[in-house]
Amino acid sequence: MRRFLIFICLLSAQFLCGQDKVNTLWYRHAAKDWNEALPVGNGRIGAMVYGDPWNETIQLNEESLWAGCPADGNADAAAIMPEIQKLLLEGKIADANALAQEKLAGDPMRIRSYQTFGGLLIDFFDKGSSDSNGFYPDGITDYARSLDLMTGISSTVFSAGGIRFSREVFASRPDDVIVVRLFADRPGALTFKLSYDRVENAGVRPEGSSSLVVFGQLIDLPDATQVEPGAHMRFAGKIKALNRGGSVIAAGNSIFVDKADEVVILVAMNTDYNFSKLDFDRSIDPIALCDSRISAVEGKSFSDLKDSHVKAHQSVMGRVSLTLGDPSMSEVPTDERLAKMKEGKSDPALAALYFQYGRYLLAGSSSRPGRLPANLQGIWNQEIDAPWNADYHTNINIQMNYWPAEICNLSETVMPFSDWINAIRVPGRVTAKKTFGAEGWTVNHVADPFGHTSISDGVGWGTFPIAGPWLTLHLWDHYQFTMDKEYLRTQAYPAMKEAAEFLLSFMVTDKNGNLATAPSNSPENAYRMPDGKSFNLTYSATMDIEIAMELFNACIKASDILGDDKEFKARVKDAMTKLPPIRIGKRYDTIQEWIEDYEEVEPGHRHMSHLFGLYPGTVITDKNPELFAAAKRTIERRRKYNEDPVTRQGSYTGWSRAWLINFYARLRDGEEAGANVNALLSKSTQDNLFDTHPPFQIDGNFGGTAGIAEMLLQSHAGEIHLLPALPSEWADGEVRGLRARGGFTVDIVWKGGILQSATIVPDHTCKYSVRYGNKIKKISFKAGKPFIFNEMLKDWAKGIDN
Ligand code: FUC
Repeated sequence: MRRFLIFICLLSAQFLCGQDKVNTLWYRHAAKDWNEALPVGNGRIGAMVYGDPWNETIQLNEESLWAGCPADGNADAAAIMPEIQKLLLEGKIADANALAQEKLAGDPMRIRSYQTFGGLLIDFFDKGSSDSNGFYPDGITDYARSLDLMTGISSTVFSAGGIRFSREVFASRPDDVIVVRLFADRPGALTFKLSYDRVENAGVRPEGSSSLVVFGQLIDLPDATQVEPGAHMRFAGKIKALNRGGSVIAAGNSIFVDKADEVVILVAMNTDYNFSKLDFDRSIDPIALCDSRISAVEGKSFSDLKDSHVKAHQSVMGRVSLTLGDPSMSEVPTDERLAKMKEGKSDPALAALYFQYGRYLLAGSSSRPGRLPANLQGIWNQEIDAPWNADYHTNINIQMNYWPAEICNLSETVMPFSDWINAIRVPGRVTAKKTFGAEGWTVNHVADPFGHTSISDGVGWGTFPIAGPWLTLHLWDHYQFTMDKEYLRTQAYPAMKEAAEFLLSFMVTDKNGNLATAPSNSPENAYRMPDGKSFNLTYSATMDIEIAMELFNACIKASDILGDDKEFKARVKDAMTKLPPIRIGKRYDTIQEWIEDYEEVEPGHRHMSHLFGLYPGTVITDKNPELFAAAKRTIERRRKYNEDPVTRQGSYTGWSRAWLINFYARLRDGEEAGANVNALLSKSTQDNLFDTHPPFQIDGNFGGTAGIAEMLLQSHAGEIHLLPALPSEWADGEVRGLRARGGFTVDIVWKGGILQSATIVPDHTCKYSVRYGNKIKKISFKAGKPFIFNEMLKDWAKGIDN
């Protein structure tokens, strides 16, 4: 193997040898399409880099460039809601569903899409193009295109005609611009045309000698199903080329560069979206914002821009390291490694790269200077009408985006999500009142940056009032990992409490005297009645019960921590005792998906909502062995139908596969968890390591990343559990910097599948249990003082109990 790799190294582009490539994606060819391009992002703006030598494309995004506008889509259903609930609870399912179809449909039924900002085209007048001047030779050698996750820089290098060309692209967090640098090692070798390519609702004009100004406004056309037509979001960009040597002139829609030695292109992008209003705001001038951004950075040298970018980026990415498998596999291009995995070759180091990529994508799509949470594509989208509008899907997808945030030491990425959840409480109150006749706030299964919380996309799927309570669990988790009491008091608890208030006022009593959510559905599966008819809506789908349990538990704990709200706590405690139990169905001995033991319409459905309690929830653990075992059987049944080529229904999407990894991690089945990491990579991953639904959907990246972390460390059951689900394929490795609930940073080293050492640094002085295998020890931690486990672990490994 070693000799093979040295050979590869000799053959590969010279930039690759002698560098740390373990955390780098790299390729020997330019991206053929968007799905091979490489992403950069600073949490607010982003770009996809193709790396084509003579016809470069850099596709741009700005997080708030959404079509649509605020709209109260709520049906006036409060008066009819008790009737729908009564019918559901009396088992008059067909009547209940018919009435719901008639009365609950939102208007408008659909939101509009998150959009591309357009692209930069850098045309070097190559020989093949119509405006060719024959300047650049055909023959390209030593080509490499890469993305270094630790510096956040996408690079393209190649040689042609005896000249070495290099290109770097990054999205600077401190300077809030996209920076592109083109360089050639022969003076005067850079001659190209730079233009901007969006035609829909956008114009471009030259400014001064070296800038382009992009200006636009989204004109939403009439569509009976969608949010109102009209002249909506305004947007602007400024593109400035700074040259060393040669000349630059801006004319028409392009900037012409002639015989330069080096060119730095700065791109600023803004809209007139105002997060605090969840609306566009005509007092915001996006052109002025871009102007001031460019003025603030144009005086800086490229190396200053790069240094401050790399420093900020490393302070985020450098917190966690993961070593698995053979690091020298990084000498092989990423797409070739993926192809080898598809042939069944083992490459745990690729799983480690995928893990760091997930962290990279989350920081790049959900952090300051950004304001909005990561959508179905993070922030990276080339379409005007994206798949599923690249929206905020709140019946699994946006939640999955944030699964890796805390454990992977990216706690700050939760803030845009947390702020957005708090912001949509305002429209969410209207939805609670108008649609459900209830107090508190909630949202249904789809949302957008304009505060859309009403039922959309059809009543059967779209009615999902448990989404609000579910979202607030992320705020509770943020508290649990950070132990930030001020955050709990001011941001988490108010949202949680108001979501619990919604549940308390929305739930009704069922025939068994239990509190029931009604209407309810188990995303996005349907059940079959004995007469063969199938429906989505029911009452108390198991997922609802599990979410209500988690939220009520969290509210009780939070009120204890904050030391107030005794009366509310008493109400919640009382409601807790009235929730129905999680049931094991008689048909298949699995966790029952609905309140009755119905047959599933799709037994292999990609959603496995009734297992919420196993992951991300915490109510199904080995403390209840019957439920724990039933959860395992539930997964097996879903997989049987999904993977059988004949009965295959609702095939696994990337995100569904990612959920399986987390389930198996919680079941402490390292082999299955590892096998599903491999399956995620080999079946649902594009060459640029983007997850596919298909098409691209980023939740699988994030769910997969969380799953890999969950295999190495768990902390949901009141203890820090080291290596709970290690597959034999990951025999040796180390991870540093993971976070555990209670405020701990954890490093773990293992060899031959056995723990060698662990170092746990607590943020606070406390007593906490640490577990490895079946051994549990309560430790007295001192704030900031590393607790090193080596000796105790050696004893544990030898079977000595200390
Ligand atoms: C949910 C899923 C789909 C898709 C969509 C964006 O509705 O069931 O598979 O991921 O979200």
